[in-house]
Amino acid sequence: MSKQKLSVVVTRRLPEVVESRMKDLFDVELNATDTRMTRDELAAAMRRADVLVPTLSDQIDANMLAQAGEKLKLIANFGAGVDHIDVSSARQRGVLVSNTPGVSADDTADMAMALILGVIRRIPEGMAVMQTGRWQGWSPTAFLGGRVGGRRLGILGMGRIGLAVARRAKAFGMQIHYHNRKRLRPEVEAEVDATWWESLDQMLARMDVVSVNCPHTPSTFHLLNARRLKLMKPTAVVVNTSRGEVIDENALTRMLRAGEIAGAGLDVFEHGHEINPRLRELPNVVLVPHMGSATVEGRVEMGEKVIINIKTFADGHRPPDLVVPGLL
Ligand code: 8YV
Repeated sequence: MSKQKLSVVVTRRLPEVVESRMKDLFDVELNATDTRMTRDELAAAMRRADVLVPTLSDQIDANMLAQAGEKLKLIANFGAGVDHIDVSSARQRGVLVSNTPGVSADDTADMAMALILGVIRRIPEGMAVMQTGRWQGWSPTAFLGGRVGGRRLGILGMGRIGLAVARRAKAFGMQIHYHNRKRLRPEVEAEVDATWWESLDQMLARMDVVSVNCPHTPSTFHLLNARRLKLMKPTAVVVNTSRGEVIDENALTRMLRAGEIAGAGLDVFEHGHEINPRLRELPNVVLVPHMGSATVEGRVEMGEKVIINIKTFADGHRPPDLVVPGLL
């Protein structure tokens, strides 16, 4: 397949520099409005594209793949997480899927730290007082948060992002613990002074802060369910920069309201942008709209990775970031 002839459909606006590079390389169709495509629009796009560049806002399930045309050969996802794509169905239809691992690890880890600090040091409460002009001046007893240094941080999912969180948290004086199917190599474990817990339940019961950094897969859906959330100390804080579905959001909300968990920092939500309204009313939460990877640099690097995947495929090779079904 010659690269000039490859028709690439991009479902959302991307940074200008990425779009213009794509235009130089491929026969590219951009979404001028940056609105999320409807299912019909997405299905139509999948019929006319050789390569589709979706984002996490496009649900590419088996049904959607069944509507794709014979042309579609590659889904080059703009993003690392592919839980919105049925990778096995794609593979069965001969459609490859690639993603953009790694480029957002540091940015997402920065956001995890921002959420940890924001919750424990009560930054949103302080901001609200300033923005509403209610600050009466300094007091030795006002806005007392906790000291971050010395707290036990339990990282759930020790991939690239989890490790980037560990490195940062260690620099803040936190004690690093983690639960992961695979244990880190001894030298990496030593670098961040990390303690591995085979049992997630046992780790949860002993942590002051839990950071969710595992992908959303059928086996991690509601991994933090009501039973496991109840194992956590009432003084503990949970932050999530991974996928909302890993936590039972209703159970978490109930427990935050009841004071059974001290606070939460959430960048992602179980039902996308439809957030449990009760979460918004709580003073002990920091909520941000999926901003973990939202840096100018990160988005451009994400786009560059997408381009490399498409270009490698167009040149007749296996895309470097091919997602293999069942490996996540
Ligand atoms: C991206 C993300 O913004 O890379 C991921 O998996 O969750 C992000 O933060 C998003 O995926 C873009 O599609």
